Amino acid sequence: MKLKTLMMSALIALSAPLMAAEHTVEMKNVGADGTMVFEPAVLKVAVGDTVHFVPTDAAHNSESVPGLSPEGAASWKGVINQKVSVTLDKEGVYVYQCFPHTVMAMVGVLVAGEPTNLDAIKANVGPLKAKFALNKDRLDKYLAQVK
Ligand SMILES: [Cu+2]
Repeated sequence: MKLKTLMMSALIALSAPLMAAEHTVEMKNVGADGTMVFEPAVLKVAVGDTVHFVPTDAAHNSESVPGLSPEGAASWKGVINQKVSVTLDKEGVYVYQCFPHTVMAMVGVLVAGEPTNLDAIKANVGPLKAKFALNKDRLDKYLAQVK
């Protein structure tokens, strides 16, 4: 039984890169969380998965926020009104923003695998939150959903 479990684990580990999934996050003027939102705003994926940010409405982009990604993770900066795709190779929590709407707290959270860096993220969100004029508690609500 134990050996079989081990072998299954090994098989799953070996096949994981082949099963990398793809996810879509919409960039919207209005969504369940209010105006100027990413949807879903909090998304849990597996390490190695790809997330596509699609411009459902106009005038949005998605870009990583310096200091709010796992150690060694690549940054990204989407062009306004264009789809941008990001493959999450490092485990942990990523906070990203829509640059034109940072002031409205148009931000989102990705979790690849386990949220191993959640404490560091929470300790470093101050400068980003200081830019919010509206929806000031939005990012805290999102981070509270991360388990
Ligand atoms: Cu936006």
